[in-house]
Amino acid sequence: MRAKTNMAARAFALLRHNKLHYSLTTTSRRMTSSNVAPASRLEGIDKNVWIEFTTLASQHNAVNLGQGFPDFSPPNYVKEVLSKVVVSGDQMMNQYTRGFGHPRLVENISKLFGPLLGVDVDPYKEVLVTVGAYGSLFCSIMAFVQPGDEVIIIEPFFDCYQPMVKLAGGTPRFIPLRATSSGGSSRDWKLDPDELKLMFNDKTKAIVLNTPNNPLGKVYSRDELTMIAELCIEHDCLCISDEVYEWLLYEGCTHTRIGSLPGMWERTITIGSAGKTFSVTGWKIGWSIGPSNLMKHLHTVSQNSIYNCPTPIQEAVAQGLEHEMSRFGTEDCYFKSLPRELEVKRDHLASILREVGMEPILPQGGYFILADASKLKVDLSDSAGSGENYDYRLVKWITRNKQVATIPNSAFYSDEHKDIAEKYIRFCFCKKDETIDKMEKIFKEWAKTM
Ligand code: IK2
Repeated sequence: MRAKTNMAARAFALLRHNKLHYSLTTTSRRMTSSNVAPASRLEGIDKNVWIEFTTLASQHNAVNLGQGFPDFSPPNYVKEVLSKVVVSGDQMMNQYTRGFGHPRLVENISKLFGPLLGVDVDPYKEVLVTVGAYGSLFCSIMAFVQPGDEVIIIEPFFDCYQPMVKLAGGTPRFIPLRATSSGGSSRDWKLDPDELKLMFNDKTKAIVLNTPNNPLGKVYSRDELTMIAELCIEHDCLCISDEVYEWLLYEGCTHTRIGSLPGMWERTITIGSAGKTFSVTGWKIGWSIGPSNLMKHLHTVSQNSIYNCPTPIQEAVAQGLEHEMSRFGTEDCYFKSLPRELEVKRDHLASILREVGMEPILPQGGYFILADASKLKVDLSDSAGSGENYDYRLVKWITRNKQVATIPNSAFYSDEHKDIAEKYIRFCFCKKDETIDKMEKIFKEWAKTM
């Protein structure tokens, strides 16, 4: 008994000593600071709109119409599949799977997208599964862009395109969509063909396309895509086509995959996201599809960076795709039922925005609405000297004072074109009715005081 007490005392003393030692080392670590310089490629890309505005939203416990994630449940079967996979008797479901994509998933991606792209997609050579669509964008850009290369980015653009091109050493060249007629629908926003032609030169390595577009909701027509395709072919350049909102289409719009146009399969990487497809953004599974001679370079980036993605989540996404393929084209298919529900939310949110003095641009696709908020009567004199654009200051003001979180549109524009952007703010409508109702109540009360 006595020996046991001594042992315990010695162990406790040792623990205390180690704890003391640990706290001394951490203290001394804090007392010195190193001058290790970051790589120069990080210069100018340290700020991130999601980090800044998600933090602000949570600090103010705001009704969140900011970041693009559904606050409603994904289909029950999708959640059940994942939980079953993890506890299934197949021990390999909890271990590493094939590096470039779990076999059942790449096979289903090839089965679904092959016919949509009009080619036989080799699941093992022409598909890469990544950590979200972000991972696919990263692998595509890193695989092809190098110093001296230019990449055409159409504005508004999903914010990570620009820093990724810079990280790769390339130069982004921006061209904005411009409002024709009233600009009240995303279909009124168009590329000027002559302006686009002038963007291409012998340094152009790639163009990044996003249809349906975030944040504008523009769904490019076949004619618009044909015009872009012809320039890609003429200048022998790559098209990185971000199609994460491919199923979210309104007003009977159809989604054309640029990779399915004549001469484009050979030069297009088509990118999708399970997060957006099944309303499970936290699962972070995405994919790229393209011809094997291009995809092998994405494989190289992937095998030397992330190597592989979580097995159970890939298995669940694979089963989800199987299920939706078995009812593809029917009204029950989630690819049809989700946009049907979202279109009602879109229209509801647009009418609220009009009632409180904003002018929405009605999106044809995706799950965001841009609204012209320049006529709101808000005293922003406090932030006048901040050097920030109007939309940044307005969004911060609304989050702090009205507890509703949104996203400033100029985050999706280059410095040279922020003036086109700053009168708009972005609202996300893939939210429960209850969330949109809360926002409605706050904005209507506020409107009475303006
Ligand atoms: N591409 C686009 C166009 C996206 O919108 C996203 C996700 N964006 O969502 C956040 C927001 O805009 O509020 C991605 C790629 C990345 O998709 P994933 O989540 O699959 O990495």
